[in-house]
Amino acid sequence: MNIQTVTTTAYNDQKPGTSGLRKRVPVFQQPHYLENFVQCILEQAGDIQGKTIVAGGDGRYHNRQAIQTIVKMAAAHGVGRLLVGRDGLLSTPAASCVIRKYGAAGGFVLSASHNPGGPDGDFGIKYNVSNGGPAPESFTNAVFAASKAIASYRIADLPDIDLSREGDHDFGGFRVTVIDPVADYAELMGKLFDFDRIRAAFASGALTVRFDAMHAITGPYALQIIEKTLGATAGSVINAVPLEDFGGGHPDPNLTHAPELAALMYSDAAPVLGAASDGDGDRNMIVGKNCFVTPSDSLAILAANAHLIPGYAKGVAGIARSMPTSQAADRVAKALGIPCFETPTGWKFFGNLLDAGRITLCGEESFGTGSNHVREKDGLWAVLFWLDLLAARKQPVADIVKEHWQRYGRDFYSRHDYEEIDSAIANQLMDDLRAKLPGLVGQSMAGSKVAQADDFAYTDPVDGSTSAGQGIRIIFENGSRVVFRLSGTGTAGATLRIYLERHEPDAARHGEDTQKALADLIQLAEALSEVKQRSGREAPCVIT
Ligand code: G16
Repeated sequence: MNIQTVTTTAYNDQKPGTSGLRKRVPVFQQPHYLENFVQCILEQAGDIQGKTIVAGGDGRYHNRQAIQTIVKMAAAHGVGRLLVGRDGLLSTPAASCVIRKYGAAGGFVLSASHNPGGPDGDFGIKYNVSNGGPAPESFTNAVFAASKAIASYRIADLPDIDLSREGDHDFGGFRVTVIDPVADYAELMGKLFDFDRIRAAFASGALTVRFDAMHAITGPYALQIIEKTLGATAGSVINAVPLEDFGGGHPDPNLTHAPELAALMYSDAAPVLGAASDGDGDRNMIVGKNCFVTPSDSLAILAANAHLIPGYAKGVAGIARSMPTSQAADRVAKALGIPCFETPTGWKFFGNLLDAGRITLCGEESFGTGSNHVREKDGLWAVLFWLDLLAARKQPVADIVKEHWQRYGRDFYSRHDYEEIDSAIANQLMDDLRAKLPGLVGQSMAGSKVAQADDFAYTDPVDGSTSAGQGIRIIFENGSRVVFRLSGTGTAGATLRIYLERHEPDAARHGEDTQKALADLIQLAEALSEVKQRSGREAPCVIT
């Protein structure tokens, strides 16, 4: 195998964000752009000589070309075996599953998640380490530092591999194995959930589902598991063929971006469960008939019902949620007598807690839920959990949610996003807010007194590493919160996220409209940040 050393010039914008490097496709298509980044990852990946590495992606535009580059560069760096999903496909949770199952040293995941795809859309790449989870900040910081100094990369002279057929391609000391992207993941799901119970519920007609794969990666997974294995009626999975541009859609599972599903779930024809997943299959949306379940509530409800699910019947060790996620899960943890950890935004922060056995379930307000079965959030897993729960409890989603609120109170929760604001304006807004924090404590506003106002910093309880500047919090004596953060996943300008939360113990008020219930906090957040004046926007671009 001939290995070339190619001279290159460093780019200065390869700083990984919340989840890997995400940029517009034309940025990745610049000469050596991808190769530089892959070289820096392979250099930081530790001892990979002769080891197994995994590669796959969500099938978006540029996935096919990028996989071929990764194959050649992995060969040049002494990797022994590369496991690649057929056609270069692997959902993010399936990649995590495969890394763990085959004891791989790590894996490349090609995705820009829920961001739109296509020639002018977004592309992304991240590296997951041997536990199957996203590389920690120490790793991504080292990759960024290396990317600013890189002068050459190594790549093998290999032909492009035919990734359409499963099997081995041997190149003397380097082997590429093309695997079925669905099989290992489907097998794992069968171990966690009571497939017989779900199958029986589908067969009797008591359980019905509509799963919107949004023309993204979960289509083949959902068809295999929900329709073929569990026997849901044909057509239960829609938009099931992954397309390079997601059919021109925005593969973000929320009521705005999955309008067909939303219309169905708020009609008389609604099935028992409506669900959707995103571009790379790690996010999920759960909706019952006339009942949208917030991701924060979903985490809490799964935790409160975990004893009904075979994979979790032995108990939940602890729960973790990202800081901006509502405190609904904390209430369940308290009732179960288990710890609840509050981490910065980003799935990577759950890894150590999961590895140490301190938590079993974790989740984020950004439509992410997961458990210790892999080290990524897992969209289809959440849907299967809900299906198993519905098969066990034999109640509509809305009743399960209502009963949960009756017991724990309702955490009214919403996120307001101001997208693509000029970065300088967004940073100034955050700086000015930060400067106001000390003066806020003790003041009465929005019907309560400010108990705490700070910029969230986290110390990992397992390895002691620290992460500062993780979001501005204003916490009230009555438990309400307003949080401000700049997104770490956007590819243009800055996105300001404002998270709003208020706990309502009174069941008589649980039916209130969320935005109305949060009106005081919304007004306060807008006044304090001056977001409308500064951004020139009259309203948030997206409300979830
Ligand atoms: C990624 C991360 C999540 C995070 C989300 C939003 O999700 O994996 O942990 O919550 O981004 O991050 P931000 O608020 O910084 O945009 P995904 O689904 O995009 O990979």
